Amino acid sequence: MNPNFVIIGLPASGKTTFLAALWHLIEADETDCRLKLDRYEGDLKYLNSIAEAWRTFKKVPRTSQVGDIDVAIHFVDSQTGSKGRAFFPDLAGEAFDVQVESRRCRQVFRKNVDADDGILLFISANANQDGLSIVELNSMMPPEDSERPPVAAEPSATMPPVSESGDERDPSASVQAEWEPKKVPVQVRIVQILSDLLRSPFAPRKRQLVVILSAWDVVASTMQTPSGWLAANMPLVDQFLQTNDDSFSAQIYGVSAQGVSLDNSEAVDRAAKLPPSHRISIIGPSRSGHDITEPLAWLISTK
Ligand SMILES: Nc1nc2c(ncn2[C@@H]2O[C@H](COP(=O)(O)OP(=O)(O)O)[C@@H](O)[C@H]2O)c(=O)[nH]1
Ligand SMILES: [Mg+2]
Repeated sequence: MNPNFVIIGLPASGKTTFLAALWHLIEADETDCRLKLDRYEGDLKYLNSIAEAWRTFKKVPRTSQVGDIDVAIHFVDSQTGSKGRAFFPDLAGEAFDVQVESRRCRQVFRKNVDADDGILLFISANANQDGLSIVELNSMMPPEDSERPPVAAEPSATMPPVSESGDERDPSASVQAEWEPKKVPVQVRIVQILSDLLRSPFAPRKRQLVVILSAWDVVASTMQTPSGWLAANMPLVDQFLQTNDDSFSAQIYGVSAQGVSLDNSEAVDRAAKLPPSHRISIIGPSRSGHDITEPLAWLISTK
């Protein structure tokens, strides 16, 4: 049977934009592209509509607006003749939030993951970093003494604490908002999704994993390598992958599927002068270019 790849990633991690650019790339034949389209399963109208939005610098539609859509693209490797299938489940991505928060996933996702021969995990390089290190957090905390209310001989339950200036504090300010699963930081969510794959209901085994750092144009000027960016900005994910190298064999790519930020009109005007495929860029472990079928070709080649 041909290898089967599953695409995963939190909402807004760049999955639909990648699919739109990929669909344009394999249809347009404007640039060298290692994988060719064999056939597809799913809604052609939807694929064409996201590719059209992508070509005209419009935001691809949020899947929550159009309902759950599963798409599968079958590829053939132009160099080796090998074939593979990439399954994009529930492009809304909310499914992955539900998996983290409610500990549930869809049957079709479980079935595809059990049959998978590789995973593409999307992480946006353009997200606000939600993780502070202990050192950074400590430097933002007030000195310990100013935290404590003045010591009273007989503490009174009815008296609000009084600050050093003598002002009464708002008693509600000291009430911490209750923790809930949706407050889990992005890094922790990603590690949760990956570590879920190591246990039931998923069959544990070694998996090939491609990490796509999307919106790479936003961080490209820092000259970091994709793996360097991951280690610096998502150390928990990076350490998880290093520690679990007997469960995941990972390759990390920086991908700009859109090429530019859509709200930067100058950059959009400049990009509009290029053939659409030339807006796409990918930086891989060994080379860079426009061909975003490369990571899928790597997955096929490891089979
Ligand atoms: N600058 C930039 N933004 C991108 C790129 N790819 C996606 N985005 C933006 O990231 C956001 C989420 O993308 P989307 O593909 O809808 O993510 P999904 O929810 O995982 O399908 C959107 O606002 C996109 O415009 C890129 O290559 N560069
Ligand atoms: Mg989407």
